[in-house]
Amino acid sequence: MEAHLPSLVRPPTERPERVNEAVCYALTSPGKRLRPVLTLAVAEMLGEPFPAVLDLACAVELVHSCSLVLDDLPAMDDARLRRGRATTHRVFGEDVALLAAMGLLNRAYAVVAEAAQKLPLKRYTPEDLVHHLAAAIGTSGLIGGQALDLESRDEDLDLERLEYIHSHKTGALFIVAGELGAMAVDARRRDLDVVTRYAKNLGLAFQISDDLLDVLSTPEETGKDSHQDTHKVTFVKLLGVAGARQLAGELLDFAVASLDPLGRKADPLRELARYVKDRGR
Ligand code: GRG
Repeated sequence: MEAHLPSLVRPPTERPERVNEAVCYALTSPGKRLRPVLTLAVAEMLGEPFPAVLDLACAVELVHSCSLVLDDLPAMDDARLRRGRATTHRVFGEDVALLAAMGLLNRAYAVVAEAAQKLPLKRYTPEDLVHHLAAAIGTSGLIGGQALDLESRDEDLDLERLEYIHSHKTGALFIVAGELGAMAVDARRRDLDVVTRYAKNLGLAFQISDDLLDVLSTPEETGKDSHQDTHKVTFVKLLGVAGARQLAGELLDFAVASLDPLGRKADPLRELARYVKDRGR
């Protein structure tokens, strides 16, 4: 994946050099690659991991990188540090960072459309895959969750609203990452449903663990600013550290339990859930 990611975008030597450089900077910085790993793990679990699956996985990382560039902008989180490096807008300026984010997003759609054409699909069409991605990103997905997150104040702190924010701004990309892996190998509907349930709980637990790290860890450990969530509504604010930890654990247990129908072949996904439980960055 690390070798494949840069091959999907234009090199920084090509015009417009600054934007292409910013795209590469945001995309190839050392992220955990959890969402594309989920795409690959699901595809390997349910079928033959065709080469085009790697493209789909990388497209998910293109979207994720775009969301991080946007999330870090002064108009949003105003973050200084991401993946152990200066945020994209601090290096290239806000104008270039915005164009780079759009470049990443645009390329993600193209990569999914191209990859889906190469897959021998019977149950799904290439358009299904592109549409799934679009729905996950739109105002009923990532954008919707982020919008509500930005406008929420302490007085809006309630479980239903928090669940909406987290399951949209973070959960939606986990869900589509898993679903694209399943659709890529023409998975049966009932297997797709298992993956959706697993990814939904994993994504929600991941965001809660992100909120916990924001409070409990240092920038040296996480590679990003701490205490970014002081003005936000989070599960840690609502339930406290112990309560948030317990909820994340319960969600991961649900995620793992939903894999029961798939037996031992779902072990890599169980391992992924364990990783989220124990992660320190
Ligand atoms: C148009 C794609 C798009 C998005 C617009 C800005 C925005 C709407 C949404 C922000 C979504 C966001 C950044 C949510 C936070 C999710 C989260 C916990 C990010 C950190 O993920 P890690 O820890 O990061 O996996 P690495 O650096 O390891 O990849």
